[in-house]
Amino acid sequence: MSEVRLPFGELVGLLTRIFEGQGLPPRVAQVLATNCATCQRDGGLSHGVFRIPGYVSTLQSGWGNPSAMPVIDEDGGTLIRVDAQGGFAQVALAEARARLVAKARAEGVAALAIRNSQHFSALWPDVEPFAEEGLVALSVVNSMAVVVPPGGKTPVFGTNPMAFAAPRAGQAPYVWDQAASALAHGDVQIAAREGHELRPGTGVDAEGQPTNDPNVILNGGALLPFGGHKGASIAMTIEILAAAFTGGAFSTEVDWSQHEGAKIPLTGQFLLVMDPEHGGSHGFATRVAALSDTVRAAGQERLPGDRRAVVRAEAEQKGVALTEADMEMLQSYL
Ligand code: NDP
Ligand code: PYC
Repeated sequence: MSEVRLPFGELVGLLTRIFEGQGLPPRVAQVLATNCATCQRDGGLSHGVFRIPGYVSTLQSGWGNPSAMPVIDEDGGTLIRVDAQGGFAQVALAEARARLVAKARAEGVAALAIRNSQHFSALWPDVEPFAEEGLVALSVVNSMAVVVPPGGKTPVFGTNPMAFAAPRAGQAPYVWDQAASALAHGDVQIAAREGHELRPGTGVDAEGQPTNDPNVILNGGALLPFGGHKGASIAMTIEILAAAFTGGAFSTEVDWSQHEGAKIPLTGQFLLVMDPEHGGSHGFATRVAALSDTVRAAGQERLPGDRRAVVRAEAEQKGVALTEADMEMLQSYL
C-alpha cells in the first residue's frame, strides 16, 4: 500500500473540515481533529484516521449530544466535576484543564471527574501534556461492554484504557497507555480487516470458549482482560472510577441499539493530576530519569513511549504517514 505524507497542520485542517462538515461546532471539531491527527502522527493507528468512519456514522446516528459544551460544577475543593452533557470528553478536559492545573499546583493534587461523555480515542494525548509541564497525571476511561471476566461468557467490562505520564529530566516524559483488555477493540477490527488471527488468550466465542478469530470476537464473542484476574481487577477498578465515581454510565449501560451506526461509548473519564514539586519532593523528574536508565540497564530495551517518540520524530521531519486508501476515505467525507 503506497504511503502519503501530510504535514501535521494540514491533517488537522482536513480532519477539522470533515468534523465541521458533519455539523460539529468549530471548537469541538478542532479538539477532535487535533486529537485524531496526534494519534495518527505518533503511529497510534487503532485510534488515528482509522476511526473517522466510526466518528461520522456516530455523528449521523443521533447518539449522544456531540455538539454539547460541558458544564463545570466547581465544588470549591480539589475535585472538579464536569457534565459533558453527551459531548466529547476531550472537550470537557480542554475546558476544565486550566482550573485543574491551577488546583494541582496550589494543593499538590487535583482530580477531574467527567461524566456523560464520549471518548473514541487513545488516552495518552490526554495525559502527556501535563507531564510536559512538570506534573504527574493518571487517567482512566470506560467504554462499551465487550470484555468478559475470566471464566465468563457475558461481557461486562469495557476495553477500559488507563494512561500515566510523569516528567523525566533531560528526556521526553515517561508515558504509557494501555487497554485493560488483552487487545484494544480497534486492533481486533484491524486484524479482522487484514485477515489475521489473534494471539491465544485474546478472546472467547459466544459460549465463553477460547478463540483466536477476530471475526468470532466481533460477532457475538468477546475480549478477555489482559493477565487473567489481575487485568479483570484493573478493568473493574476503571468502571468504578470512570463511571461510579464520576456519575457516568457503566460499560454495560451503554445502549445504542436505537442508534444505528453509533460506535462511540458514552460513559465517563477520571483524571488525577499531581505536582511532584509541591511540599518538598524535589528532584522528582531527575529520579524518574535515573529509574528509566536503571530499567534500561537491567535489560528492557524498549520502554513505553519509545516507539511513539521515533514515529513522531519521523512525522515531524517527513509529515504524518497515511496510506492512499486513508486519503481516499478522508476525501470521501469532504
Ligand atoms: P499497546 O499494547 O499497543 O501498548 C500499551 C503500552 O505499552 C503503550 O504505552 C506502548 O508504548 C507500550 N508498549 C507496547 N509494546 C511494548 C513493548 N514491547 N515494550 C515496551 N512497551 C511497550 O496498547 P493497547 O493495545 O492496550 O491500547 C492501544 C490504544 O487503544 C491505547 O492508546 C488506548 O488508550 C486505546 N484504547 C482506547 C479506548 C477508549 O475507550 N477510548 C479503549 C481501549 C483502548 P508505545 O506507544 O511507545 O508503543
Ligand atoms: O479500541 O477498544 C477500543 C476502543 C473502544 C472505544 C474506543 N476505542
